[in-house]
Amino acid sequence: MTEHRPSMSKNDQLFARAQQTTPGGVNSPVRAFRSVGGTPRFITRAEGPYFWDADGKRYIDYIGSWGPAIVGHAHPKVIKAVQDAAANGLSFGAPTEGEIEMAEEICRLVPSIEQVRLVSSGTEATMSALRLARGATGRDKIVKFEGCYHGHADSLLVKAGSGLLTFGNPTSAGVPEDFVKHTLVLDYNNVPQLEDAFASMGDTIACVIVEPVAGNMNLIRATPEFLTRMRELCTEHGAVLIFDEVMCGFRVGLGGAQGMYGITPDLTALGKVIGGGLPVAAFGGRAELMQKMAPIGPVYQAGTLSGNPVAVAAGMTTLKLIQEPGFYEKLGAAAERLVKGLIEAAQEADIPFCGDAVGGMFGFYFSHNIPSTYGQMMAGDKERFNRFFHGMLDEGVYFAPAMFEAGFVSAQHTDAVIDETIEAARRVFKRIG
Ligand code: KE4
Repeated sequence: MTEHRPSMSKNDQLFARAQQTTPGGVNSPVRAFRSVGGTPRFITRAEGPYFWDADGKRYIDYIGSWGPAIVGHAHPKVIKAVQDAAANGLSFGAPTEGEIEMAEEICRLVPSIEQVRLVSSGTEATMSALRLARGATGRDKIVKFEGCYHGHADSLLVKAGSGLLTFGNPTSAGVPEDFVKHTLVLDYNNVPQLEDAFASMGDTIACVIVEPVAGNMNLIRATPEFLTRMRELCTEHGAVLIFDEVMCGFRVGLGGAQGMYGITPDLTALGKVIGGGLPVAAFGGRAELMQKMAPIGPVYQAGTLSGNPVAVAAGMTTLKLIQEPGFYEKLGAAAERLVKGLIEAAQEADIPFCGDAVGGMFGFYFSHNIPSTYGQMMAGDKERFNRFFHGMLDEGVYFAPAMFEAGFVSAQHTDAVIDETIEAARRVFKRIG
């Protein structure tokens, strides 16, 4: 009797094949579904709020490439800008006018940025900002916060040390202790701990780097007190304040989190939205800091594809589209509608569930209260999250495949799309109980 083996789906086949040549079958770990289990969906095309997998199944997409697809996938104006730019050649390794236009637009939209350097990833943006802060201050110590992710530069792959004010331990193999011995990891939203750190070592701290709206421990807002005190302490002790707005920049509002909170960092890292789906990121801030960058200053940083003309065309077109009247009101209303509907559906099924939305990003938590720290977020019901994730995937709704990720809506997530999502959630909440 031959065992009946359900035929492998195309996604299964592709996943098995991918793992032969690429670790985990993916080019970025979160895509591998290891936190939620199951087979990653291999996407063939995307349009508006949707994308389709290799088996032809359509999903309402709430990843949006982790933020870049804010105007919706394959927006005609973005695609045309890319096609037109590509027709003139893909990369020159020489300056172009488009890079000036992008730099001028970023400086105009983000007043704290007087000068900016374009790079190709958020990791490069934060890594370079850290190097600049250290080069400008001549200090080595940096402060980050548990649950914030700033890309995979060695000195940022750090978890909190054993004691509250002890230096970090690497979160990744291959990162020597020496590379993280200057990295202090504190608790997000913990003002007294930040004050203690500055009281004991403030004149040796080169910078503090923070996600002012955190999106890598699900969605967690910084309290205004936390950011205000952080700004005061950095000013008082001559430390550089770096806002990592790779995710929340142009996502929570046109002015980013710094515009929302009314706090001016010394340096800002940007990414995602400013590339519109192609590799553009940036770091920038006070001119007297940026003037220390090579080739005019002593802090080195470089990149073959930095300011790539095709990527800049996608980014510039996206930056123009998000400035259309009412863009953020509509985007915020969509995220709010989604979170409100999910909460109501969970309540009907008597499931502990809450949610939050800031501009076009949202989070939901299988717990009674919205978390304000990494530990509170991790205390959520992971098993229930995973059952919900797969239930929604079966219903054709693609949320982030991990409890510690945030979600994103686009300008194309209309009321009808949101309401379809909520109806699906109503069915799934009943099923998972
Ligand atoms: P990239 O190097 O992935 O372009 O950016 C790193 C980065 C820096 N800062 C913040 C606040 C970020 O959110 C990121 C990257 N975000 C993740 C989402 N959790 C990207 C998804 C992935 O790693 O595949």
